[in-house]
Amino acid sequence: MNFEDRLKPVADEVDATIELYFDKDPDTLEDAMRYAVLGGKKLRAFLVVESCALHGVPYKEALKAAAAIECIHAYSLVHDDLPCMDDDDVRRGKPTVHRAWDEATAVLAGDALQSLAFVILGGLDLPSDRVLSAVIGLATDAGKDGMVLGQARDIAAESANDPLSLDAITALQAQKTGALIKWAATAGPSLAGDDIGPLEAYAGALGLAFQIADDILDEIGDEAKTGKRLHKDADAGKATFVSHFGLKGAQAKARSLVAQANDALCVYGAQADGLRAAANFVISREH
Ligand code: GRG
Repeated sequence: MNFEDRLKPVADEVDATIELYFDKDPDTLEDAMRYAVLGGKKLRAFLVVESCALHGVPYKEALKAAAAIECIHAYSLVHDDLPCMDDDDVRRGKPTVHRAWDEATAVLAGDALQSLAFVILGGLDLPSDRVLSAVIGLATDAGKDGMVLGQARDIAAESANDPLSLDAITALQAQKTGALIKWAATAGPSLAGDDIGPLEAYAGALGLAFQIADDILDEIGDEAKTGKRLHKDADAGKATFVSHFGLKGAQAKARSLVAQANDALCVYGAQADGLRAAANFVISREH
């Protein structure tokens, strides 16, 4: 089965789970939140669902954890698209939230999506110590030591005199993109109180491969397929994995990271085939 056919039912169920937290008669804020969070590939949600299945976390609770990470991810995209950050007009093939509404609505929709993530995650019907550590873990990975820190460093790099070294880009991306991917892929063992080691290793390699693939798409992707503006990095003269390795080198590096990610899954045998398919998809995707 093609991976996107495998992703779609999970994406639909996660969207249906998120819908449960909205009023039947939504106002402008809720409209903007729903617009931002529903749709998209839901790759992070898929990682949560698969990792929960590997560790016996009930599917209904896995869907809620998946909904929570997608709310955080959607908030980050809404804020990243704002004029004070990446200033984008199109996301997922549609006008960005501040274009469809206005900047204040986009800021507030992002804020409220972030809060909603913790409402959903805090309500998991699992032992309370595990729920608490999942909440603290997500807040940490999304915040000042994770995604937000990576974003702050990325913005600072734009006005720095020297381009970032490869090590600095790798560290920055591990925070900006990698931290949420790590939380998603380790959600299962974390919620089950099991060892997160193998999935943490998988996620480390996968997160980096994901970012390299994103840099490659920025260079050679098709705007109609990605549904967002491309060539931003090259236009801004930004140091990326492609500028460091060259296009072919970046493609080879991404392939080797996916092999490394998949090797980390050997303890799970064939049960982890969904996660292997996700890793292969990350470097072959066109959007
Ligand atoms: C604004 C606090 C704050 C953080 C923003 C992740 C991020 C940090 C910004 C997004 C910038 C960006 C495009 C990074 C590349 C990696 C990435 C997150 C791509 C989008 O994720 P996909 O491809 O998107 O999973 P969909 O639309 O499928 O959900």
